[in-house]
Amino acid sequence: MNDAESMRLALALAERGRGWTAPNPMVGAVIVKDGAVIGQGWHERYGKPHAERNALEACTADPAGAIMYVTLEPCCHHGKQPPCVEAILASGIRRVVIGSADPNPLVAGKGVAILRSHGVEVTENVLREECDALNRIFFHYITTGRPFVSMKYAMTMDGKIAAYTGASKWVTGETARRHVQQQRHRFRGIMVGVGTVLADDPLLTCRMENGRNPVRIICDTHLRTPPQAQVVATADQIPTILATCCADPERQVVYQRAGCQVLCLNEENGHVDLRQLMERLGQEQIDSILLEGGGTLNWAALECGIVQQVQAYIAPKLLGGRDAKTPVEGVGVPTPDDAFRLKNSRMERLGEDLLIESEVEYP
Ligand code: AOF
Ligand code: ZN
Repeated sequence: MNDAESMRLALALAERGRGWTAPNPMVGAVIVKDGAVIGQGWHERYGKPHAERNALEACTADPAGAIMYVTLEPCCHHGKQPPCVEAILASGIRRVVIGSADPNPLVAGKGVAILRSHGVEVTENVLREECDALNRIFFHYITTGRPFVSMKYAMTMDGKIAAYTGASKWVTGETARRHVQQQRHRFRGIMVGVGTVLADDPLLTCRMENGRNPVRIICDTHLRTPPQAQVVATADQIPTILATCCADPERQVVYQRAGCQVLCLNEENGHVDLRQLMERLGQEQIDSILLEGGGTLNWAALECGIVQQVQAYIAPKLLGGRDAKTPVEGVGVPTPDDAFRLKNSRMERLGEDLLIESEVEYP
């Protein structure tokens, strides 16, 4: 196996942690000696041992003189786990091959420097793009302290998310809807506006087998969520956060008694200050949010610059209707020149439907 092949194996191992490591990264490690894999490991869960130590632990032969392939620069700090560079040096590994650099200010090149200063040969940037793509959420969160937000919606080819009656079940087919459930597992939070709660009374849970439920975040400026709504009724089992501008403790307590967390925020353009909300959610260790908002919330989120990615599921259907809802509403921009621009688009076929995933490019 060459360097790239071994790193590809490490990437596949890292992937197994998806959904369980937040707000920490997904990391995989492979140890190769005399051309054979003697150890494999990945970061399995937040707070648990790092990939490097798991791979060393799993070695079926003495790792002295071996090569370690790891998707992220090894850490050198004492966090929930001891520094991986110490374990690597103690093991006698002679060469370390790295995919991504670690932008965590506690590491940021120091891991590599320590290994080199102890005579370990280090090769960086092997499959760098793939390794970086794997941890886009972690990189955003560790450098900004705010969650990575993905605006997700399902629409028809004429750009409607529901028929003129408001009926939206279903725009996309089963395969696409299953894909959305996987996203709910991968993202730490799911955010909607109170309009969606009033219209659909959704549960916003992850219905994937062995999946993890995201924290539910409702943007509710005037606290209009019905106390009997499903998100409130189940708040004692699945965390629910109400983000509001209503500072009345008597109205808040109704939700708090049911187990909801109420975040009282500033008002901005008639809705909760979404930037302030992102700061607060970041402090709560929420590193990623799937924004399943309606058109009003989506527009507000775009306008204040909190959206990093758009995931558009597109069904080969036409609904028509002047008043049928579209994914992004609000006032809109005056000319095409003023458009929000997206880059690095990727397309995937999901049954009859398409998924287009793009990054938002803020000027
Ligand atoms: C992980 N898993 O496999 C690697 C990580 O608090 P700690 O000790 O778990 O440290 C977390 C930091 O360690 C994380 O932000 C990242 O910079 C580095 N590497 N973290 O959770 C791993 N290799
Ligand atoms: Zn580590």
